[in-house]
Amino acid sequence: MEFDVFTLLPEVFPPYLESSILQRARERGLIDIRLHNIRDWASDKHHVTDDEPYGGGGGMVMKAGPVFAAVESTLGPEAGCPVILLTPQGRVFSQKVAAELAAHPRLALVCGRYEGVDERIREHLVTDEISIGDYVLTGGELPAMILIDAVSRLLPGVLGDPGGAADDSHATGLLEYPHYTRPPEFRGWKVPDVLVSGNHAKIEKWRREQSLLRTLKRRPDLLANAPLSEKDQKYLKKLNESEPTS
Ligand code: 4FD
Repeated sequence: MEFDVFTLLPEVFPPYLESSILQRARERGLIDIRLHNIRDWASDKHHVTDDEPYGGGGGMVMKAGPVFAAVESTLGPEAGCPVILLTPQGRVFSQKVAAELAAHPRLALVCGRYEGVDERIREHLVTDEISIGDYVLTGGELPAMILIDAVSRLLPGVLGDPGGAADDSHATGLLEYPHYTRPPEFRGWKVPDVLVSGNHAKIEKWRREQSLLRTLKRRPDLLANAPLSEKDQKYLKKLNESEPTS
């Protein structure tokens, strides 16, 4: 997967991208992340990338010219890849959106700064607008890194074991079951017996039930869209009867 990132702050990316799993994926050639400084495409001698809004009001607006020049000259006329603007006005990012984007061989990510971007960037350059959640940041750089991280870990070979992302919270439509590792007892708190029993059928059943219980308690909204078996539904019904709501 190739990522082309267009930003006024390219220097904020390497410290994160060079650490751990993403760096290993880059070294193995599974992902390529190319950073492009929008300022390099500003046409005036001071390399200005922002300007005052027409109609007045506070703040500055990111100019269309440098962003169009950066994206068009980097991608060429027929790249045909998604050009994604990270913005609070976009469709909300999720595991499902990450999976959809992971199917593309190349993604262009445009990071806005200032109070917003010239509307013509949205209308005539960008093909998709994504928000990582309902809050406002000083720029699209952190959202872009989050998108790169979430998409990259879905690509074959990026996580160590095959099927590594399959059990994730949200991949299954449910929250994940509790995890434990050594020691078997820590400050008197024991690992549940079933996990050390070696009975794999029982372990699987326990994990599924814990996922369902957790999702019901913390994110009941997720249950409406989760693929639930007959058995799952029976278990949830039993939970509802033993402790209505709470
Ligand atoms: N919630 C997000 C993305 C960007 C951002 C910006 C237009 C503001 C939050 C374009 C307006 C970019 C998000 C920069 N804040 N701020 O994903």
